[in-house]
Amino acid sequence: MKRVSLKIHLLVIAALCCSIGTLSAQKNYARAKIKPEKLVEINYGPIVDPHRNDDAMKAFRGYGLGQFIHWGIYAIPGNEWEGHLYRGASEWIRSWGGSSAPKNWAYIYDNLYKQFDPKDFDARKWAKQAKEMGVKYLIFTTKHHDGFALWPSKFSSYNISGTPYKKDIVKEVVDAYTAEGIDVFLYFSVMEWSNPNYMGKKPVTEEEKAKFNKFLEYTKNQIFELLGNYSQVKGLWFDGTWDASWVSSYKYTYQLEKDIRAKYPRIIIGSRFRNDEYGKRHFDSNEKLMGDYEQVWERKLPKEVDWLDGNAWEAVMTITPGDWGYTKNWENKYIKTTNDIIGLMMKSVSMNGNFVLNFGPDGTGKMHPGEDKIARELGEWMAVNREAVYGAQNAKGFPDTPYGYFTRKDNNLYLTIFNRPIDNIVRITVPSETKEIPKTATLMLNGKMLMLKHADIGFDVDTNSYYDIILPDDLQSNRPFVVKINLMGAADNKKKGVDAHM
Ligand code: FHN
Repeated sequence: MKRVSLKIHLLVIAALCCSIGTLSAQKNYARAKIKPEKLVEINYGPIVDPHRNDDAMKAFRGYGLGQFIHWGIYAIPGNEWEGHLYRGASEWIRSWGGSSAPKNWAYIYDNLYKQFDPKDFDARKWAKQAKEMGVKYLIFTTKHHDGFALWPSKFSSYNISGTPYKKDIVKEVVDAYTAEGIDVFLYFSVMEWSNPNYMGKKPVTEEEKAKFNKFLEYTKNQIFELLGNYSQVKGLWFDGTWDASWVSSYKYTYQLEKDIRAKYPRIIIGSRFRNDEYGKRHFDSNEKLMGDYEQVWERKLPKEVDWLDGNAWEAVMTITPGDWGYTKNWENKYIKTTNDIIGLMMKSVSMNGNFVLNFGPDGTGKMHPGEDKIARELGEWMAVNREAVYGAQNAKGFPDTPYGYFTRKDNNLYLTIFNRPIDNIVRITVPSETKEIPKTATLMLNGKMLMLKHADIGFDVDTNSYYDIILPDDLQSNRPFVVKINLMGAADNKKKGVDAHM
């Protein structure tokens, strides 16, 4: 690609990343600081230390790249049915209503399981593709909001054993990904549209309370069934926990989390599982994290690392604008490019987060061709640059750079460059309080050492030092590329020269 068009292309990516960052700023997800006198007594708040640092959480903080897979009955229609197009998120298609919906749609949907027989499903093929893509963990939908269980649950007849396929898909996926060394988290939707005991509203009458209590027990039974059946799993990813029925059950959910953690102390549970007695979700009424990590970041990223307060977090992201389940037709939708995805991933890792990319296989078990393409291209990039991702954290002390994103691991700084400077001079700002300076610079694309020189510009009242890294004129890349900067200690990093007299 000619450098001019490359530059335009890279600028578009940077604009997309900034716009996503800016978008989240519009809603301002920064945590408010609660004044001591404003703190309230909370009896059903967090159960775990938000900075839990056992091996399981250390591994979580270092994953860098994850894969989400949304798969279930909704993959059969793939966002359309007999020429009718569903306008919502494809995994919500059971809730399709109004004039655009096929006649008796919910009845049709609730009988689709009778034809679920994914002939092309091969969990080992999925796991191999994920491994080659560079994925370190998987979040897999065991049951979405439609209530269909992809495992032979003893607590619901609406499950995989009632389909022509019959076999335990959750087991196949957990075994295949674990065999590839990829940690597995099980997605579990609390909300269950097809369950007669489920209700969205807060149960009020004795009859409603009796029904919903049955639903709560059923939910507990399925959760422990999953944890008992698939002991390899590292975490539970709860969803659909926003309805008033679940929110009002805060005493039950508090005890349920205590019971889960008592039996499975290493399990990782994010902030989406439950709320405190005031209904506050993700963070309790004193702004304390309600789980092991922040699960707020869905299709959006924090604007800056300080928003995270040192909490572990992940951003989960769709390839289309908003579909998690299989969508047949990608026409007229913005499909994130591989460069977009690399940008979102490196922005997440630069702020101590993981980036989780969603795949929605079709009703036969095949990934969308567009997903295969991204998996291949992302894997090629990760094969060269994974060192800048795995176990990398925020480059504290080094100011944000206009060229892309810094990540850091031990005494190496990684600069992933999206905006290539027109003169090939990459200028690194080193604040004087940073007791480290660049020692060497290497282009990870080919392992070649780059020229590195101190550029003490001597601005007035400027306490920074500057180091220039010279990119080769003949460097051609249609992907962001990484410069690895080895740092060395510098007792005195003060700039030379004097300030102006005015
Ligand atoms: O309603 C679900 C949606 O279908 C999808 O599963 C996402 C994935 O994070 N979670 C909910 C929307 O926030």
